[in-house]
Amino acid sequence: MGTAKAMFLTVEGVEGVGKSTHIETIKNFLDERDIPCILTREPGGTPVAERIRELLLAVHEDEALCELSELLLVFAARAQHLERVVKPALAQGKWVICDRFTDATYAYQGGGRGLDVAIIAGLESLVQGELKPDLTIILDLDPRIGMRRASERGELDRFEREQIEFFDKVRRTYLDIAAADPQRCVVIDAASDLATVSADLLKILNSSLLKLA
Ligand code: Z5A
Repeated sequence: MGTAKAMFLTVEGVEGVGKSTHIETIKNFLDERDIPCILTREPGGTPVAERIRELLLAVHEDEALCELSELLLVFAARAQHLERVVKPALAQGKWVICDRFTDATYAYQGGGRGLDVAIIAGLESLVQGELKPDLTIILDLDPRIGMRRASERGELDRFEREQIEFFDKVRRTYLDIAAADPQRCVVIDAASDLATVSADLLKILNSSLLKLA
């Protein structure tokens, strides 16, 4: 399949929804079509941004991280990631598949923490300019199931320690984003078994890529 320009694909959802698992499905789909791509993630994706990720996920016993600091750290990591990884890859004609992006900021810092959406939008514009994902896959799942799936990994990070109400708000915000931007966002029911979710994802990739091509 030939496309005019490299695409920026993001995958979103609550914790344990299967983003990492299904990003591999997307990679295989593109590999089979000889479409060059990179896999990356946020927060992170460069050595400096990965260090910011560590700060964001760590539990700071001695000093609680302020909500505004959290938001600014997320965007600091994003600025670094965009300049060092995402934009260069797109300029080289490589597709970028990113595990979380700015929708996660609206969902977690906006929906979850209750920060002013106008502040997030201002930072988005400052850091990204016009750059937005071409396609966003939102894997939708009751956070109770996601937490159960992810719980086998051992110690909980700073976000994973939040109460279930926080993740309900995150999920609600993702669904609101999808409803407001149906051209870019596709929602997949991630409660089904792995094979069914993969099949749904492949269907969406096929039809979305036909539209993007
Ligand atoms: N964050 C933020 O606050 N603001 C921002 O702007 C950004 C991020 C960008 C780290 O994200 C944190 O950063 C995140 C929000 C915050 N915190 N939280 N929560 P992350 O994406 O790195 O971390 P995560 O959400 O904790 O990802 P995860 O737990 O690794 O989930 P996942 O990648 O979606 O799931 P998975 O590893 O593919 O699957 C989990 C398990 O479930 C695994 O054993 C799978 O085999 C299994 N699985 C997957 N799908 C299925 C189905 N369909 N059936 C059964 N089992 C399944």
